Amino acid sequence: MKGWLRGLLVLAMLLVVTGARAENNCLVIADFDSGVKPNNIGGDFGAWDKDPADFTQTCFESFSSTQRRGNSGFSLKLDYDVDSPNSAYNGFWMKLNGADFSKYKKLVIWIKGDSSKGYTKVAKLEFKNGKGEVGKYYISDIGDDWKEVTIPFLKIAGITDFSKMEELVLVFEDWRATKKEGSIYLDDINRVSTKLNLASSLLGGVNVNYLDEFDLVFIKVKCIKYRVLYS
Ligand SMILES: [Ca+2]
Ligand SMILES: [Ca+2]
Repeated sequence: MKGWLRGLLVLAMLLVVTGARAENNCLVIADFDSGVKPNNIGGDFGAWDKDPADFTQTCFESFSSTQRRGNSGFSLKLDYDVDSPNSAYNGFWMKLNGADFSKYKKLVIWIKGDSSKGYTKVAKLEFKNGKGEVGKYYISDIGDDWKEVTIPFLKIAGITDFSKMEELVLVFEDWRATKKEGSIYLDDINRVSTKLNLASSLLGGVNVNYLDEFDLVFIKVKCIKYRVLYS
């Protein structure tokens, strides 16, 4: 058998045997579809204010059946107001009950503004873990339509350990909000890993849970090497 043909066969066998394909492994944290608390992993949630005694700054949560993702259930609606003579910030908190994020690569949140009431295009997300660490991530370009916000855990500055996550907090800040009073909807908060069905031995013992699209390129390069080796 010619060398290049044998190389191609080896490559084909590797792909067949290992079933090299990526699939999204997704775990739902909150879809709000029950219309009641808690979230899908048993965590409580609600709106919060920096100063509950200051009635010029408020945030209220409710469930919306008209603005939601999908054909049934609810989204979460936040009516916020950080227009105050005092320093103002408020938002939404959600308990994660010590959930292990370490085997996942990113968090996905769907978010949109209320076109009739108006809304800020920018909001801050905070992540808190069991060690007391706080990570921050800014969501920008919020619009009239549902937007999928994908937050790779690698980009959350401040968190070194994702194995025990305690809380997720959305913050409307008066100094950063592009509109100080308005309404925002949230839906389908998920943990996502791009998981590959590959024999980890092929990759020298790499934990396949941590692979993503970039790793696929690496695998292709590795397969091409096999082909070169056998041709
Ligand atoms: Ca929903
Ligand atoms: Ca106000």
